[in-house]
Amino acid sequence: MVRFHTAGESHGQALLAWLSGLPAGVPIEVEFINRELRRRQAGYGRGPRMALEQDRVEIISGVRHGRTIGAPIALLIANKDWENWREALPVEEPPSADKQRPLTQPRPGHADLAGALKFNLHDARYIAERASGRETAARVAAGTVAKLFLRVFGIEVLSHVVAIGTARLARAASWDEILRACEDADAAFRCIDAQVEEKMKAQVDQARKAGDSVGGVFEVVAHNVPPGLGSHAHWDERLDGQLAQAVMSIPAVKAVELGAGVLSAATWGSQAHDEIGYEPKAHRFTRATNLAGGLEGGISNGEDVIVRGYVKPVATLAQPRPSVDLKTKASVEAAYERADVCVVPAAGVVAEAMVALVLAGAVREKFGGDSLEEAQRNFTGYLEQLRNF
Ligand code: EPS
Repeated sequence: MVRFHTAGESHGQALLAWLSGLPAGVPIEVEFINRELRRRQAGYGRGPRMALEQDRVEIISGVRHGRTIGAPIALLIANKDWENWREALPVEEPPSADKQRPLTQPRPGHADLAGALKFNLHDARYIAERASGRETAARVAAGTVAKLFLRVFGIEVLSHVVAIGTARLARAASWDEILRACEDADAAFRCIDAQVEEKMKAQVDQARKAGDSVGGVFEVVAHNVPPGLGSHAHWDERLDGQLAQAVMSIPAVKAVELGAGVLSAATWGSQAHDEIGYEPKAHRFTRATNLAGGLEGGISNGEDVIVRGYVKPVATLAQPRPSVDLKTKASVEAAYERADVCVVPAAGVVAEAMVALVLAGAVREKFGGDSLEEAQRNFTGYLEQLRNF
């Protein structure tokens, strides 16, 4: 029900997002969207481009008088850098080729070569422009609208960084700790442990000094998710599968983990599952642990939904790796242009947006409604059903 697309290139005029499927009546705060865009731009390890751009959203359609009207929502984020690229990347045929900035030395790990081969282009610039991490700004704009919808149902989605290179948080984070780590929109890593954060910084500094880059792991937590979203009945209705695909689609993410998925593959069944209890006063089932990451059988079980993304180091290196020129086929060094050294904190914010979009779709599927009031009525009725179960 909830569908979204993005358009736009890194150095084109603007990024666009198109989102549809939300009911009428969802309160939309433009400043909240801008804050989320700011969070994506922040983080330790970002490159010079982020000093140039101050992403702000313009809502073109689908919102009037502060609320959704049930129509498609179009969002626009202007690229300030467009002014510097107008002559290199005009929409029209360029008057002369000398203003163009061809990229013919593909970077290992970037989409450059695979994309050039696929589209039969001998200038990987066209590929790099769209494969760029900049596209994720549009995802965050759309995902923040999804967050505003989820907020009506008490569901919140945040993230923190759990590893940068070899610097690693060795314990689970509580929701309150994550909330605190996210208070500052400009936080370096949104890491819940100050000592680990210092080690994370050192990893980024070491990479920058060496002309290298560094990856890591973020963790997204969706709090207050009711049980019963998603379904075990069909492969494509499983919420775990939908979340994994959404997070895996973020540039540079190479692995996705739900709950303690990786660890549990190396343990016993008696230790891998969350014991079930019951609180009669609250009329609800409880769990002693949350190793399942809030998902069993592809259905949310009422615990926090926990998704981790494993991010590879950025492919653009100041000390480039060996490559081959697309035109001459001669051995060369891969292209280097200004770049980020570490994008793990940013990727975490993007993953929050992707998780929010998937959960918004699951909430729409379960509770329906063309107006927010109708959806809320259905939601309240369902909560009553759970209490009386
Ligand atoms: C990117 C290279 C850098 C990053 C960019 C992703 O941009 P530029 O080539 O303009 O220096 O800053 O990310 C963003 C612009 C962003 O908003 O996240 C790349 O090659 O993928």
